[in-house]
Amino acid sequence: MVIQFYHYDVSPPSRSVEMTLKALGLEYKTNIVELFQGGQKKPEFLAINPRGKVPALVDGDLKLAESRAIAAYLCNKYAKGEKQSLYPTDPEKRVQVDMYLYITEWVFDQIIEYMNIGGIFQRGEKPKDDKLDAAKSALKFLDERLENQNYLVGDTLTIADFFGYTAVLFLDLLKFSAFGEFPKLVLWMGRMKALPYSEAVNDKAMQTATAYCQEKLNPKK
Ligand SMILES: N[C@@H](CCC(=O)N[C@@H](CS)C(=O)NCC(=O)O)C(=O)O
Repeated sequence: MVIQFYHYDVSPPSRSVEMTLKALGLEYKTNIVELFQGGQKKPEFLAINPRGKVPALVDGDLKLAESRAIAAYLCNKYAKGEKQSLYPTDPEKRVQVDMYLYITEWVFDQIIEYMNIGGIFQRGEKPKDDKLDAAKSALKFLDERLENQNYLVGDTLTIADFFGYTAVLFLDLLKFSAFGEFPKLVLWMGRMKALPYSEAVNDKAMQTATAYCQEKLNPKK
C-alpha cells in the first residue's frame, strides 16, 4: 500500500518531510490538507492526527504525526545503502543528527515568533520587531555551526538539514534583508536549494506564499 502523505505546502515541517520522502526516492500519495479552510479540523483528518496539524503520514496500519518523528521513521524503515547517511545508524553520528533536529525546532520557533505570520495573514499585522534579535541569534548559531562544514552535521547531508532549510527559507516570505550578515548560512542555503528535489518541494509554495504575504504587508491603496 502506497504511503499516504498529509501535506500543506506552505508549512515548513510538511516540506521537510516531503524532502525526506523524495531524498529516499519513495513513492507516496499527497493528500492536501487546506489549513485556511479548516481541513485540519475535519474528522477524517483528526482520525489520523488528533492534534489537527500537518504533516501526517499513514503507512500501512501506522498513523504518524510530528514531522521529525516521521522523517526519522522513513529513514529507519526505508533508507538503504548510501541513503542511510541521511539518518546514520551509528549512535555517535545519529545523536548529532538528533541534536540538530531539536535545535532546528528551536530555530523555527524563533523565526516564526518574529515573522508573526498568523497575525500578518489574518489580522493585517506586521512582523514582531522586538523578536528580530532572537531570530537573528538563531541564524547566527547556524552560521557559526556552518563555519567549517558543508551541512549541519559534518559534510554529509542529513534530515536535520531539511528542517533547518525550510525554517530559514520561510523568512523569504518577508523578503528578509539581513541574510548578508550570515554568509556561511547563505552558502548552505544555496547547497540546499541545489538538491535535485528542492525546487519541486519548495519553490512554488514559497512563491505563492511570498506573493500573498507581500500583498498583506503592502496592500494596494
Ligand atoms: N511539531 C509539529 C508542528 C506541526 C504544525 O504546527 N503544523 C502547522 C503548520 S506549519 C499546522 O498544521 N497548523 C494548523 C493548526 O494549528 O491549526 C511538527 O513538526 O509536525
